[in-house]
This record gives sequence, C-alpha cells and structure tokens, in this order.
Amino acid sequence: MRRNNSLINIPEIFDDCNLYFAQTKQHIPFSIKRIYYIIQSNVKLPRGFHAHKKTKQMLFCIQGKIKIILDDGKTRESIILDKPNQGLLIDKMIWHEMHEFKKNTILLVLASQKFNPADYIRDYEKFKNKIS
Ligand code: T46
Repeated sequence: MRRNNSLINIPEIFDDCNLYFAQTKQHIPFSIKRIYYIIQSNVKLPRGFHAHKKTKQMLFCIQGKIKIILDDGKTRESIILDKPNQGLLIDKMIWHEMHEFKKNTILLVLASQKFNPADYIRDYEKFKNKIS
C-alpha cells in the first residue's frame, strides 16, 4: 500500500476502569477538526465505499468488531478492528469499506477536516482515474 495507513496503539490504563487516550502528534498525525461515531449499524449492511480527497481519519472500534477494506487503487487489504487500544489511520485518497459490523459495535472516528460532501469520491471508477 503506497499511502500512510497504519494501525496505531494508544495507551491503556487499567484502574477501576479501562481508560484509553490518544493525543495529537504522538498518536494522531493531524489536527482534529471533527469527530463522529457510528452505533447500531445494521450488521448486514456494509458502509463506506468511498475515498476522501482531503480528509485523513483515525478509526477506533471502541466496542465490538468490524472489518475494514482499504484500497489505494493498486492493492486491497483487509483489517479487523476489534481492540479499543488500536486506531486505524486512513490517509486521504484511500478507498475504504466497512463490513461485518458485529452487533453493538461502536466506531469512533477522528477526522482532519470538517464535513464536506464535496470531499467524498463515491464512484470507484472515478477514484481509480484520479489516482492514476
Ligand atoms: C467515512 C466512514 C468511516 C454528516 O452529515 N456529517 C458527518 O460528519 C458524517 C460523517 C456524515 N454525515 C452524513 C452524510 C450522509 O448523509 O451522514 C450520512 C451518512 O454518511 P455516510 O453514508 O458517508 O456514512 P458511512 O458510514 O458510509 O461513512 C462514514 C463517513 O461518512 C465517512 O467519511 O470515512 O464513515
């Protein structure tokens, strides 16, 4: 994979709870402009199927399990996210799909840009053309 996608481990503190934290620079290589989270996703319906022109994101599966497909136009890889201390960095211009949501999964996303529908490429052929 050509771009900067990787699994990043964040600190976990086991006290009378399990506490996890992530900070910019050290764990998150961009300034966070937006957060969103997905809960109660239909376990039968995959999501995503797009790339972002500018937005970089860090995905945390803080509960449950999900399979993420990453595609840079040349290679595809599949990553399981199921650990609350692991964040998946998704660079801009990476086609991503989310599959096999386990029931009660909570996906927390930190994003480098505010929401802008024009930042999405939702057509795979257009994505391939832009990347080549
Ligand atoms: C992504 C993956 C991981 C907003 O109005 N504001 C927002 O910040 C977001 C994220 C979405 N929306 C609206 C846009 C659509 O009308 O919420 C609706 C559902 O969004 P979408 O179909 O893009 O959802 P997913 O789960 O396919 O993708 C989401 C993010 O949109 C996307 O950026 O990378 O999660």
